[in-house]
Amino acid sequence: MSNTVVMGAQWGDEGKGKIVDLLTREADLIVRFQGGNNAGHTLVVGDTKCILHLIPSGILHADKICCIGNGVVLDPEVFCNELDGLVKHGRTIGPDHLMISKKTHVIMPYHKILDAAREAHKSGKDKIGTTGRGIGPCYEDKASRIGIRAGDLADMDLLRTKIQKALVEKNALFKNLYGLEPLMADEVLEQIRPFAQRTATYLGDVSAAIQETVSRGRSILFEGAQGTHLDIDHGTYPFVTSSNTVAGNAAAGGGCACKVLDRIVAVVKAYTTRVGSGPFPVELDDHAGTFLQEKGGEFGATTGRPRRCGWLDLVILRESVRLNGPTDIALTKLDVLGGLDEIKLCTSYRYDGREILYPPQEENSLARVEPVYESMPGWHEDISGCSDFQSLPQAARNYVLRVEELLGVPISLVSVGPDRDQTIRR
Ligand code: 2SA
Ligand code: GDP
Ligand code: MG
Repeated sequence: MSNTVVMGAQWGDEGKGKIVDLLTREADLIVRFQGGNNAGHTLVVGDTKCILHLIPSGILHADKICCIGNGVVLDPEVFCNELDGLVKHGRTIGPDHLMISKKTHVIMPYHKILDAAREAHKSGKDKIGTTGRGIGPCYEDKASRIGIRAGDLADMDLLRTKIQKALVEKNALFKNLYGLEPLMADEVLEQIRPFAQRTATYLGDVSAAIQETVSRGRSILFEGAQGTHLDIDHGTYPFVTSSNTVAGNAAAGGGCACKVLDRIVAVVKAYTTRVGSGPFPVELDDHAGTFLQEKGGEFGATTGRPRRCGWLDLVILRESVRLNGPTDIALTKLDVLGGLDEIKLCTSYRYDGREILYPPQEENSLARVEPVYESMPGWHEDISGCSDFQSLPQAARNYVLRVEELLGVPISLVSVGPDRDQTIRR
């Protein structure tokens, strides 16, 4: 028995969905612990591609139970649509296979309006580039103690009262700051009622489910979303998401003790991408950047926005190791690097005349660092069919070994394609 956290070590889209789907085979319970439908986790099984935004990536396994923990923010309409979408993947999901914590906060229509209005009113360089899904405003209401929780969806009278309270401030903002029409509580209630009622049938006690799974000696997989450098505290603030994405939040956001977490798998993409605004020291605007974007298919799995691309940044990864304490690394998309004569690794930054190994901590200081690169020879072979480490070209093996050496963490999985089976275990 081992309980595993899978988290992103960069700016999201490292391939967590694939790794969660893969490791789910060894787990009984899968728990999402933060974020919401800003996430886009892609799973590929044979000819079928499935993108999940809210429901845990373990859901394609019929014999597993999936949970949405208290640390998540849930949009009931998106939840219902995602359930319906799973039917075409042969999965009809009932409450015996999927449970939502009663403490999970609910994304309301006014959160989405506020998210969009704020972004629209920011000038170019100040825009965060959010996914527009209402994530930030929902977490704000949670912290302001006026949030609506999934447990409230079972009681329409309570829901109406809480919507009325929340709208007092929201309507003032809409009217006075953004020139928008105020919302009526009853209209909001009617808009979400069908989704709320259906969502309420999935409510449960996720903490108890975790505890019971542990006491029966079974395994749990905690599924992270976004990435360490989008963490609300540790990321490139203010260009971050609104939750803690680091592994430690699996306990608080899932609803269990820290000692439950045995193994931490950091998912690292073999190069770096970022979607949305914010500093990105290794960003490439040359043919290598275009090559990575095109070969890697680097477009947002939720919004379709092109992802910015760059070489692997070991400086931000060192900080990810410090913050998450991974037991091992899953290195993904190594196949995408094939076809380049030269591959670069950013091993340190130059900052204020000094060479540094960890990112400076002042706000926006990442915008002022200069990456220092080491160069390695590339390879031209197609490695997407390789199933063991020794069958990789020497240059690809050297790249993996160098990353392992620089980070001091074993790379236990090397992913060479989107399919479950395109994975090398070491
Ligand atoms: P938000 O919507 O408030 O969480 O946005 C705040 C910042 O967090 C970034 N963010 C993401 N970055 C990478 N991937 C994410 N998921 C989707 C994907 C993104 C997409 O899987 O591709 O489709 O665009 C994700 N979610 C949030 C966001 O870009 C902002 O910088
Ligand atoms: P997540 O948000 O971390 O789950 O990642 P996304 O699903 O947003 O983006 C990762 C993309 O890369 C998806 O389209 C995956 O199917 C794909 N992918 C995952 N691993 C590999 C890999 O090893 N090679 C290639 N070529 N694609 C991969
Ligand atoms: Mg994604």
